[in-house]
Amino acid sequence: MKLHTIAALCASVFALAACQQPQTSASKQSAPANTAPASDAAATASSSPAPAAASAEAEVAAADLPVIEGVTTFAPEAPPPVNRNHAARVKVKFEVQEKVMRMADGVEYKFWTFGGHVPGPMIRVREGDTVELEFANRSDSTVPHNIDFHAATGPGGGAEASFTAPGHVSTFSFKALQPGLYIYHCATAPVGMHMANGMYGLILVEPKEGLPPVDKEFYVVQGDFYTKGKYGEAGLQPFDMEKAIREQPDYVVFNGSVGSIAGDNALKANVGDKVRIFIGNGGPNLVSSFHVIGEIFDEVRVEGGTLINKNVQTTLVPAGGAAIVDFKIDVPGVYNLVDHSIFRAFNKGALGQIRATGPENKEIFSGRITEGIYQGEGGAVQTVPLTASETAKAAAGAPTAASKDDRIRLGEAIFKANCIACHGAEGKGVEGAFPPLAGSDYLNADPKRGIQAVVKGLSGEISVNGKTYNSVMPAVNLKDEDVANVLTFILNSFGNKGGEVKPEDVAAGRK
Ligand code: HEC
Ligand SMILES: [Cu+2]
Repeated sequence: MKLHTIAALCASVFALAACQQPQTSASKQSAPANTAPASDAAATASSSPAPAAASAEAEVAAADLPVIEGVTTFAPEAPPPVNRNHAARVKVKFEVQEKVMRMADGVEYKFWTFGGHVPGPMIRVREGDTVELEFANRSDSTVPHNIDFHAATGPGGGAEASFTAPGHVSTFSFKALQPGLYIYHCATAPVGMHMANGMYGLILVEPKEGLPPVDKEFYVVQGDFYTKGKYGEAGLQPFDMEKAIREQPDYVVFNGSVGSIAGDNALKANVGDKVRIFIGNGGPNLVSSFHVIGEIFDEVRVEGGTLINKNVQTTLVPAGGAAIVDFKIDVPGVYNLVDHSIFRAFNKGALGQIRATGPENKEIFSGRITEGIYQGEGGAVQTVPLTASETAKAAAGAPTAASKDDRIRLGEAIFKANCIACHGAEGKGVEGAFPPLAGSDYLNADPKRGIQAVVKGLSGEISVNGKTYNSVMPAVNLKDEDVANVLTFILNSFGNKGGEVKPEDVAAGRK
């Protein structure tokens, strides 16, 4: 992680009060957020372009904008077209919730969510609108969270401005200057972990003239997930950081779980419908080769931007990116949505379905139209053998320190690679979230506590330098030698009292 990001995160904790925005005339136009059930996904979405000519629109001062409650929806439902010919201040509320939910049949996972769903709510605004977000982090959350809007222009996309500890709420706003379909995501350290746990969603900034009307609109976001157990292994599965770093997911899914939009949950359409999918990719790692088996995209708004490509078979959706695909359904049947990196579709869950009903058209497609559905094949082989060089490295093991000075030198690199994401480059931590290692009375009182924190993880209330912390430090998977080195480095840095931790001490501490 870049150091300036950490500095900004630290600063943000104290900057929340500066984020309050003035509010003016409250002219409510739309329904409250997050109320529409996902099962209404097939509702007609007739987007008529806004009446007034966009070019004739006068610029309105931010303070004079009418205030509107934003309509948000959970996947696979997309919010209705904006249908406005003027800018507004659109208020949206997000609540962060860490929640155990279904990953696959018999498999559960503790997702970190915006609004209790993966992906989070979809927001739809108009180019030139000001988006005002109230961002609440529930008090039962274990860690702080924030949000980075790719639709925003400004530092971190709002990450610093929205950084919110458990039990707190913050507000910030941005002007949606450029039209497009954008990802938003949590950007709290370690960023990859927050995204791997499901913290992402889409915001559509319609161009002033709106999007061309279609019959059905759907909201779909792909994500890759990393679990201790392999694909399909039953039970509550913890997050596996090692697999995430190696970019080897056990699950690649649409809308947060295997089968979320397949089988009984398939998206529904009629023959003759123009269908639009707002497709996003939360990653954190994989790029999606998005394809609908048996369809050709009539139009793709490439990467969610303004460029329109026509007659496309497969469109690339980057991690942290999106696309808008439109296609007309000519014949009935089941159309499978896949990531065409095809093992992901049939062995890791990246399979959705549109079930289209209506009259057949033998000229376009002769049949035999079966209801034959591609199903997930499950049971991906998860043991990836080490390469020759990896095997050699593993056999050689961690470098062994010859002296205490050596330990300090080697430990610094381990610290930079494994600890600064949370504790900061100078070990100062983030108040309310990550305790300081610099001058830590907790650690100096008993360096063995450091061993425990690293090898077993640490949670529950602790007091460091007079401040209380009640958060979660995940165990860091390091060899005994590395743990000894990093702790020796810390003890001899940042104003700590000195000392040496040996690999034997770490081995004893693991018991
Ligand atoms: C994902 C964020 C994260 C990472 C990465 C992390 N820690 Fe922590 N650490 C925490 C949190 C949060 C706590 C407090 C836990 C609690 O409240 O019970 C903590 C507590 C500690 C403590 C005890 C409190 C103190 O300030 O003295 C030590 C020592 C410590 N960490 C060392 C390390 C070392 C060494 C590394 C790297 C090998 C590391 N941590 C990596 C989040 C992290
Ligand atoms: Cu988060």
